[in-house]
Amino acid sequence: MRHSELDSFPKHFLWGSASAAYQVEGAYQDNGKGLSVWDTFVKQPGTTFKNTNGDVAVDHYHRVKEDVALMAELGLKAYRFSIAWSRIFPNGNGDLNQAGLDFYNQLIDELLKYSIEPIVTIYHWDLPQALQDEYGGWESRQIIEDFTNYAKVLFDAFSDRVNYWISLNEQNVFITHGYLLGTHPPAVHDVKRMFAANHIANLANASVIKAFKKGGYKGQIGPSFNYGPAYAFDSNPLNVLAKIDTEELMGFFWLDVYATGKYPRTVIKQLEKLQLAPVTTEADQELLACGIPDFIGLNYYQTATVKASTTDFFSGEMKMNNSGKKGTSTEMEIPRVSKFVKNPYLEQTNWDWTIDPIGIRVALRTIESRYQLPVLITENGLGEYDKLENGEIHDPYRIEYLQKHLHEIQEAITDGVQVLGYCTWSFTDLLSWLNGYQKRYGFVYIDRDETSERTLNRYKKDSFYWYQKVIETNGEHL
Ligand code: BGP
Repeated sequence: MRHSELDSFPKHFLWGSASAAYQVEGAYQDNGKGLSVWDTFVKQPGTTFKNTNGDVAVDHYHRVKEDVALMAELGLKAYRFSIAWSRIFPNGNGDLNQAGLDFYNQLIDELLKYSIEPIVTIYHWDLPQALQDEYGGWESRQIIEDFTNYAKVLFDAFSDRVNYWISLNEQNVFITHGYLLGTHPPAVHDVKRMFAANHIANLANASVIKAFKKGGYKGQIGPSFNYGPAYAFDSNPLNVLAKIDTEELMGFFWLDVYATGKYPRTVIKQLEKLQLAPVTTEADQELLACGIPDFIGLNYYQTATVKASTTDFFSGEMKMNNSGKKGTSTEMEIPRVSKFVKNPYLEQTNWDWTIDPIGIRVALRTIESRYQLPVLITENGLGEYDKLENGEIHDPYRIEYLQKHLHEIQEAITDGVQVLGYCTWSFTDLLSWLNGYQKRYGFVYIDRDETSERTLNRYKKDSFYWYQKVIETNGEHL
């Protein structure tokens, strides 16, 4: 609908920004930290852009005070970061590493010193390598217990000061890339194993939420999900059906489980026919029903546009654009479901990601109408090339991107969606998992690239000052 006037952003809106441990911390072997699957995966030549890794990343581990002081200067109300499981438990389970807890205690205290609300992600993809070696990581039900114990240690250590917890970050991404596309660790290409590992991740997620509620900790918890709504290419009824199939398979297959404890029946029925459905027991169903979150974390980057599929078979590998050369990705087709096509109304970034501000309103409205749960936007941002010139970075494209998305969020709030806050991706520039350091997202530029760590100095971009003003005026001045 078209509003004549927009509501203001809520009074205690969490104006934030986000990061993830592997992408910023570095110090990958300091103070007792164990290796994660990303520490080892990236060392295999050809897995990432120019073989980049997070050994040093942007050295946040050693520059916590400097980085948090910059957050305070910007005026952030919230900062979302993740905890590296292998800093707390170097082997994933067993002996606890106190130095790991100390590091995050220091970060949390530093944030609170400036009244910045910590939003803690328990798992952002960096599984301890030891658990991959011991029992195959997400493919074993043993991980449910280990993940829950690890989370309880965090709740006990930090919940006196932390009010917002993210259980899993983008289960849909780490599972499909890890077990189907083979582009994330453990680099498996097996659709049946993917659905099996995914079910175990669902159980682990529910188990942690259940433990949080049972433990009576204060605060709220929910998963962060990478949700990009799908549009039908046009009003051809076959394309409309393809849109429904795509959303159920790629979105509601996870969101329904989180919000209702149940898989969508249509997807499960097809998986059963194909003998791909995960083994599910009655006890599993009970556990999933206990894992309903307080909110849905939304990571929104783009929408998809689909036509009906005309093929029965996968036609070779899907090519992703990890180089930043526009137009180098190929369009995906899911046999018998849908073919992804370019949306003629929308532009794309240099990494071929569709730019669609209205899409975030569509995502928010869909979550509201399907689940009636509040939404915490835990990621949204633009990855682009930036240029440092005389200590300045002019990034009007990023300001325009964020401004337009915030406008649509305000529209959604006016529609009636409950939005708790907005975390941009990301605060500083950081390592993009597969795209190196040249794909920059931050308000703060970091002087480093793929070939050299250079000075690692921090520089404020124009978008830094723009977001400062937005927060100062509680979104009145977008
Ligand atoms: C999300 C991840 C983030 C971040 C972001 C940008 O899927 O949760 O960790 O990396 O995407 O993606 P990329 O780095 O591939 O551009």
